[in-house]
Amino acid sequence: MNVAKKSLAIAFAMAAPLANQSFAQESQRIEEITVVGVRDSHTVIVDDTLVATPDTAQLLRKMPGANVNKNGELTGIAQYRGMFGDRIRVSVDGAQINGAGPNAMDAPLHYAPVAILQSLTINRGIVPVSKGQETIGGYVEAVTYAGDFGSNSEFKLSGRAYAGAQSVNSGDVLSGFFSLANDTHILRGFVMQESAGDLEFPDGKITPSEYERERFDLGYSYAQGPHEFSIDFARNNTKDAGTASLPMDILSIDSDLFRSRYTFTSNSGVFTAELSASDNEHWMTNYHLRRPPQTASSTDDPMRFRRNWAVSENYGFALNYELFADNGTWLYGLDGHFSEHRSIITNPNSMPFYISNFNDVNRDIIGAFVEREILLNPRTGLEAGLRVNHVSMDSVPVSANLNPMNMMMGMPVMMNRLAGALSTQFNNDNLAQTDTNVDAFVRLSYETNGDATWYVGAARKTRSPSYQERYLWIPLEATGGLADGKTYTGNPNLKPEVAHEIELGLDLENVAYGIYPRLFYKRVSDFIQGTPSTNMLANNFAQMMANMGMGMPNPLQFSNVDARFYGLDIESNFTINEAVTLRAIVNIVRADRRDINDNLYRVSPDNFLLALDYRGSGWTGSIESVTYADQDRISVTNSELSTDGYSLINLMARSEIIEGVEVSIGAENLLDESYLDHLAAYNRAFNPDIAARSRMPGLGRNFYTRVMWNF
Ligand SMILES: [Cu+2]
Repeated sequence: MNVAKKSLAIAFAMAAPLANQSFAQESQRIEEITVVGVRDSHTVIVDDTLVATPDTAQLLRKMPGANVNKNGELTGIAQYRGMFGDRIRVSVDGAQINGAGPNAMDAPLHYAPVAILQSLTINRGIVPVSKGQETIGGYVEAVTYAGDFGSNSEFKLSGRAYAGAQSVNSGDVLSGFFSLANDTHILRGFVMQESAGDLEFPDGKITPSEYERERFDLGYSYAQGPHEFSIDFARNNTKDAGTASLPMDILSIDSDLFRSRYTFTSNSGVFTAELSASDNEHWMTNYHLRRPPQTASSTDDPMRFRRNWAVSENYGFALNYELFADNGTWLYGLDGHFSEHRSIITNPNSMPFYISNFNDVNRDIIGAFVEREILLNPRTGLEAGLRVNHVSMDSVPVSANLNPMNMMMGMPVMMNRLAGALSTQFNNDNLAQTDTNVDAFVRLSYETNGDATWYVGAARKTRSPSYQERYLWIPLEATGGLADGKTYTGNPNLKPEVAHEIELGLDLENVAYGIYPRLFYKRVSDFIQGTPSTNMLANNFAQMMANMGMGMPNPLQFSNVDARFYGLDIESNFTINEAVTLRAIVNIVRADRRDINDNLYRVSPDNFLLALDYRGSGWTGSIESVTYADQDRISVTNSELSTDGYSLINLMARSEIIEGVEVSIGAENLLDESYLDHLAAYNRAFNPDIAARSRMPGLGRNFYTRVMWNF
């Protein structure tokens, strides 16, 4: 079903490059005639949506229930209904990519830049178990350009040149996609170069926020009768990129990505096999883009320079068989994902200094599932599924040398002693851990006589701890991008999170309008959250670090607590006349602890998007207002600061000036509103315009343009 939906969306995008979102919605409606079910996903097709940003994660802001935790211009972490990071399963062309950065500088969507992106889809609400191994918080799917097969045996060259520029950081992007294809073969390639300076906000600049990135892709697809096969390689080279919300900036992220897929379609079903791998190497520092650490006399402090080398390797496979059955389908699957991480912190001014931050940590999951989709009667559709995951994790023993000069007394001696004690404590712990996790879901849809389809769903979802949550042994901020300014330690003995969720919804739709509200309640046992550390070694170490001007005292330790998430999101569109459509999205989420009286950290403020889309002859335009409420439901545990509400106006227009060439222009934050972005955390780099550890500002007015030439 998914495949059909996807190819239909692609067909629309190709046939009508000027079609706006309502066309994509139309195509989904066509799909819905064949099955009783609610609209359970929301897709943004990049050709039809104008965005200035290089970061695909920013597109989530346009989608119901979704948002982005922004730690840098290329470092957007997906958030959905209050959960984020590793709780959201992100698929990039089917592959799961665990980035090299222990602070998620290369969060998964880093590997699907906007310039090569074809579409971004979020699953609304309860995610079927077939979508991924761990989907406790949601599912996001990025699909990149792959080209199309031709209609006969003659080879044809086609492609797309894409250029963009924006004013807020003098950023530009240049990319080209080409494909040489006939009815059996597609050979494709893609190149991209993008760079920008520092961002402007109404009261100054965000430093450092510059970036530079290159990307190269090469792929091949083959189709013959019932067989379809594809293989793709990509190389990502991210160079200098500022991440002012984190303690360091990106020096490089060099990644090799591989993926391959085979499908066999018969009268009885569809068999799919997928393989993927990635090898990611990353360097970051606290001195090459931001002002280096300073001594009391305001000169560089060579002893506090830090450089971090981090690598990750991922291997994944998935085997699925979709069997056509009476009134629906059976879907059987077996999948595996194997990742390994290593991270070492050094000081370029003192080579013997090192902290083996994560030492060959492994996180391996093997999963199996069965799913059933069935039409119970002409008006009632049912989907249900069961998945079992076996998770095994381990770490090699760790060590550190914090006394590089071999001093006999003083601070380095004491810190080195504490680090030694912490590593011994860690190395003697139960580092090898296994979890067996069971997920299940059921969704029931009922179509009434009128325009309404009612929906109710329930699910149990699990997630084993991340490698940081289990194996961070010395108080550091390597937390998968939490960016709360706190140092953390992990706990190898953490239990997996278990969520129970119910969701109620309604699709109300006819020629004049479509309204899609969803109400949800999710109760999480053993939710993993930092709580005040009771480990005296860790606490003393953090205190000493703080005395030296590095990090904060009072570290947190990842612990199992109880939490809940609930709220409402609504997606809607109203046809005003042939040319004008009104779009509105409402997002409300609450997230708090059940074991103590506190809110959860970094949860999206309530927000409301209202847009008018105009389709004229030869051009389209939109005016958009985005309103965020105050967020004063903040986490005391994470020392979170509240933010005030704000409203922004965005404009965009596009036109096909000559056949195949489309020019778009837009303005974001047209009124140059000054505001704080609750999800962009705090400033951690020296900046004359933003106080240290104060909230990050939202971006100032941004004019941007995009030119696409499809040939
Ligand atoms: Cu990093």
